[in-house]
Amino acid sequence: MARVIGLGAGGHAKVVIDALRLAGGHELLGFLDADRNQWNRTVLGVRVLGGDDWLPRLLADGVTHAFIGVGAVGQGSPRPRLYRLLCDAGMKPLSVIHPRATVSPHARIGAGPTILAGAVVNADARLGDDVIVNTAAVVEHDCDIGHHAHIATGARLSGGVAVGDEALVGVGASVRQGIRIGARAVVGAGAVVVDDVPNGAIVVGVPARPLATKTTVAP
Ligand code: JB2
Repeated sequence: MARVIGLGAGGHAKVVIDALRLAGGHELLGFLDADRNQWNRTVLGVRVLGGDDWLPRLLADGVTHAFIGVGAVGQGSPRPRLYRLLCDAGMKPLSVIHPRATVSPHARIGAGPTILAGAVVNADARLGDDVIVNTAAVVEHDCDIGHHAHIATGARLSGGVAVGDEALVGVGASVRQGIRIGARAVVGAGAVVVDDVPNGAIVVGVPARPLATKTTVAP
């Protein structure tokens, strides 16, 4: 049975705990969190042990796997850094796949995926490392999802959609077949994406358009 810890003990972590308990085969020993106010608290009965500096001693204690409990992606998200931290510490990124997720045997899944209840990943889809396919999200056939990307709750990607590294497709968004969403781009909640989205862009609405930014300064 794999001995496991989680990094980040907030809301997303609770959903991951449920998935792990249903999937079985893991012993979840605790969380590490950057916020010292969380230390010694429990999340769904799992104790927050301390900060990320605990990683080496946990490895020495036989903890072999870790998952990232932080859901946020994009600018300023700690997910890519935490992923490197756990790998550099000598732990393996844990694969979290809810027993009621549907993952095609013909999908190619990178290291450390988080695929939650009711999610669907169809044939010939490819997920990079550390990808979240959140509750009831759909990743259709031939999609190509970059490292650390997050397909949020209820989002739907049609066939052949490409999502860049660290991009976020927001809650309930829909993306038309074959669209390319750039690295670190953000698709707003409920958006309907019918045109390609450049790297780093934020698009919202139906149909999705770039978020207006203030380009003039009042005198
Ligand atoms: O570097 C870090 C670090 N940075 C933030 N190391 C560790 N070990 N922990 C870190 N954290 C911790 O992650 C924060 O101190 C906080 O306790 C936790 C993030 O929790 P929060 O509830 O703020 O966000 P979340 O990522 O769990 O949930 C968001 O994303 C989900 C997908 C929310 O928007 C949820 O509503 C959403 N479902």
